[in-house]
Amino acid sequence: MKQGTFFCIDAHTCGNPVRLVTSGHPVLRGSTMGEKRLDFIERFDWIRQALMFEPRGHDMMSGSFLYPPCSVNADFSILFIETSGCLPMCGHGTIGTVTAALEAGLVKPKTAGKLIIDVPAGQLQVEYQQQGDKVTAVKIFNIPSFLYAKDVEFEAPELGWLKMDIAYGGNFYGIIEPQGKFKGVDQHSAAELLCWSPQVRDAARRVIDCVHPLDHKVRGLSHLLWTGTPKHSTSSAANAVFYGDKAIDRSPCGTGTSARMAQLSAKGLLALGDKFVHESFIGSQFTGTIEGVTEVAGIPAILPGIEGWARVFGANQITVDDNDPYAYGFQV
Ligand code: PYC
Repeated sequence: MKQGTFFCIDAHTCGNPVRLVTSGHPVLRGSTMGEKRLDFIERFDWIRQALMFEPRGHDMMSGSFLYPPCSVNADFSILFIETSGCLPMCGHGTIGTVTAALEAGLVKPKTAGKLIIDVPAGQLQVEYQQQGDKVTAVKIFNIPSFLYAKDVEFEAPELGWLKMDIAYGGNFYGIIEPQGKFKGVDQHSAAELLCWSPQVRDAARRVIDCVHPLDHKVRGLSHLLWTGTPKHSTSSAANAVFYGDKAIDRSPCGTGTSARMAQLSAKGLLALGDKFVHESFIGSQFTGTIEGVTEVAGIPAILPGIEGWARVFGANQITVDDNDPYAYGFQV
């Protein structure tokens, strides 16, 4: 039966929503979060659609479920949900989930100030700071991130010929620097970026297939990262990340920042220990760092650190009942 009641804590990470679902979890098959993610997509995607799409969600909505740890050393696991599906990794989602879960007392860290979390893309180390019962900052030590392809050329309907690098930071990102009609994120409206993005992503997908070299189930160019000049003098760079079909990330995007730092590092523009303050389309900031260097199937990779904050602003109980013709949501 595709119906249920879901208790949710609503939060945002630097402006982008995080709906932590704290009840109504389906029991998932598999021993890793990668396997559980595939099982969720196959059997329970209606829950994601009901909680993320209108009328209960919106184009930018994203969320998560907590699961018991899959590895012996982990504190817990996270399954990410959002409008486009179940991401292997989500940085703003992790920061919001950790903040909401700690503040609600849903997780008990083995070591104060530190967490180890299993996610579909691998394992994360996390550090957090608290003042009283509030979490004030969360730093993710993200999975190895790397430049996947350089100078990919393709023709997009409105923008014409474009060149972009593709990097992996937990999802695959096409990174678009100012060129031709695109003058930088600071020069364009969200409406313009949302009009171009699906065309650019479709055109790029026709010329390149992105497959993670160590896990062939992690595949596909899902996100675009448009770059530009920041508003704040304290930021190193600005970005607008496009995901799903109609979303521009309001946060600086954790996996996008990881991908961008991997690209800059591969080009010799960012080094081990450097700080990279990334600014979102609304001006909020994450602090990125290169914590280490490694390799992924022979490709030079970085170990990114991403620090940001989240605020919890509410709680709600959502019912999904098939008497409602829009029980499983809709997209326009
Ligand atoms: O923060 O990694 C992230 C993210 C992915 C999509 C939206 N935000």
